[in-house]
Amino acid sequence: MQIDSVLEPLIAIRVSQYPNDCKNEFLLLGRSNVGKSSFINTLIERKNFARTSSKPGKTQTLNFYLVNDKFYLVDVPGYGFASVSKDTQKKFGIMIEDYLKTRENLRHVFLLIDYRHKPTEDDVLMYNFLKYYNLNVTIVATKYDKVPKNKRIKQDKLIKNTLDLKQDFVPWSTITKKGRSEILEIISKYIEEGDIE
Ligand SMILES: Nc1nc2c(ncn2[C@@H]2O[C@H](COP(=O)(O)OP(=O)(O)OP(=O)(O)O)[C@@H](O)[C@H]2O)c(=O)[nH]1
Ligand SMILES: [Mg+2]
Repeated sequence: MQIDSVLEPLIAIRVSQYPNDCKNEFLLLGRSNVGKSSFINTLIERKNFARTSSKPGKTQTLNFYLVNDKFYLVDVPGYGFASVSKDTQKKFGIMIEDYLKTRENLRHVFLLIDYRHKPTEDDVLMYNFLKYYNLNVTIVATKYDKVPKNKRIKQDKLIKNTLDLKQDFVPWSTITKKGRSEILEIISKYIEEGDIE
């Protein structure tokens, strides 16, 4: 798949503000600072189109990016960062839960985890929650470029064991663009299968 166009995001907090043109949606989930917004930029090959920051808590709303006039990438606030206040984290949590509970055009979830670390308790909870609700999930391990080659086998195992993963995850890097073509293929597959227009 080729990316031909991306529109400025439609921004929503409440369900009533979501786009209503019934296109397929792909949701990005993950800890704050894991690289959700960067993932969008790499995928669409636009620098800082989705706003990113080295400080956690950058994305504060649901942002719907319409790609190729065909599907939405949905960027959301991250979870689980102590420097983001409890009240704010709760608000973010409700925003995401509302989306997950109501969104019929959600086709697939990309759950991002940080390749450098053991998945956190929140990561495990989120993954189990998604599986429980029978959502299609791909695990994407970001910041792959930051782990030296000789540590990768150990890291692969740690991630698979901690999440009790039965499938492979996609190693990802915004620096080398590793994983990009694989993710585009996954999106294409779901669009072909699940056209809801
Ligand atoms: N080296 C490297 N840095 C990355 C990668 N992905 C993201 N980053 C960096 O990680 C930081 C956080 O990225 P964001 O995309 O803003 O993270 P986010 O998940 O959207 O964070 P919130 O909006 O706070 O939830 C930025 O400084 C990015 O440049 C990657 O694959 N490799
Ligand atoms: Mg973000």
